[in-house]
Amino acid sequence: MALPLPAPPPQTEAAPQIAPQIAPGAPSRPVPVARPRLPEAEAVLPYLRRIDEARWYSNFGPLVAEMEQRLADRFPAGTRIVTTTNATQALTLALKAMDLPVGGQYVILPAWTFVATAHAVVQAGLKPWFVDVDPDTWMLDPASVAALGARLRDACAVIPVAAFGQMPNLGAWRAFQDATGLPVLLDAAAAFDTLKDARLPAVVSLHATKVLGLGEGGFLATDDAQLAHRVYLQTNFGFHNSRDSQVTATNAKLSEYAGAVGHAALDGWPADRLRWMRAAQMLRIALIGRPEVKFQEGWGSEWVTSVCTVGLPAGSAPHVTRSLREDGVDTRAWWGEGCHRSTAFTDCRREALPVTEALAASTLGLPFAIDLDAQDIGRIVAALDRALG
Ligand code: T4K
Repeated sequence: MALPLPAPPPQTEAAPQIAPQIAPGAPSRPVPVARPRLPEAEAVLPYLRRIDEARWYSNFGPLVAEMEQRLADRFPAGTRIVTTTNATQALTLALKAMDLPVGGQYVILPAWTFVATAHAVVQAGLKPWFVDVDPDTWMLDPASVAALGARLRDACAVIPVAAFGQMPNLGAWRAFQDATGLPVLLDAAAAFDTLKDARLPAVVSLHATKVLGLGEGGFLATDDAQLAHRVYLQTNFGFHNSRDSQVTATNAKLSEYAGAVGHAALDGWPADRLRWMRAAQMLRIALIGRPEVKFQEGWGSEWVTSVCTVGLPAGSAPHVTRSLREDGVDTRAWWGEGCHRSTAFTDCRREALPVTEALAASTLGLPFAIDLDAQDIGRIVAALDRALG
């Protein structure tokens, strides 16, 4: 996103603090909030040559089939992978394929999520029901959802969201599913690195802005072969080995070109994961003197993700955003003011959402990239120093 170039610094110390504070001679280039880097052309070329030779371009060609196998190899044996054009489609089609119990039409989801989670619910013909998140993990807590008690009868499923890639307690969610009978579908859009368990169906995004990106793409991981088959049917007009459309469906297939990028990205993943980790650790170390800037637990030390969303002192996010912008440091409220605040969802059912409201005003996406360098980190730290005083 292009930011306006910062204006020159104020003439006098007494001047109102509306002009940017970039020191003379400092780089005027804004520090972008994200700089996705997908595999370079040379890395993709061998796979493109395979497409030329095979003359197979889409519809479950060899590259996508092999990519699905490589993704499945990251999970326990027996895990099925179904690729889709993006994670929003995978969530939608999974909900449609889950054989949800007749009765409640509501799907419980956190208000603290990206709008895609709620869009998928609506696209699947269901209704979002926003519930608040835990203040420490920023995620739905199975105990709080269970505490809805008899009202859970209105629901047909729950979608916990792996906040910015952090993995929720999957054991607790499996226990919740067993105890309540409510199916759980995990939105693990940003959790390519941390999702290792497919005993609950989970959806990962392969968007360009994620740690492993194809441009657009996503996949469902599940150990339920029948669910995987039903989602696959949903991606392919309901066809399987015949021209009969077995279920109402759509077209959400990945092309072989996306598969080519996927293979190159997977080839580079072990080294790229270390690069993400290195960038995160450099930023963490540079901000060590700022304990009021709080990172997600394990971020950059135990797991990686492509964004750096930090907690700030209560209510300070709008001020810090403005101040950083004046210093040419781009930021992003990746989940806006909370999903429930988007116009499309203002009429949706909700519980009290004080934690989500507080997070919207106290968290911020700082610039982050696989190749974030010392100079940009210096600018981020200096801008935060000025913003936080
Ligand atoms: N569930 C959750 C919890 C999610 O967070 C998401 C997606 C989904 C489900 C759905 O996944 P997908 O259906 O997308 O697979 C981004 C992503 O598009 C989206 O995948 C992501 N979450 C969401 C949180 O953010 P934008 O609209 O903020 O991206 P944009 O275009 O503003 O780009 C961000 C920054 O990156 C800008 O500074 C520009 C820069 N950029 C971006 C792209 C795409 C580049 O420099 N190069 C690029 O190629 O949505």
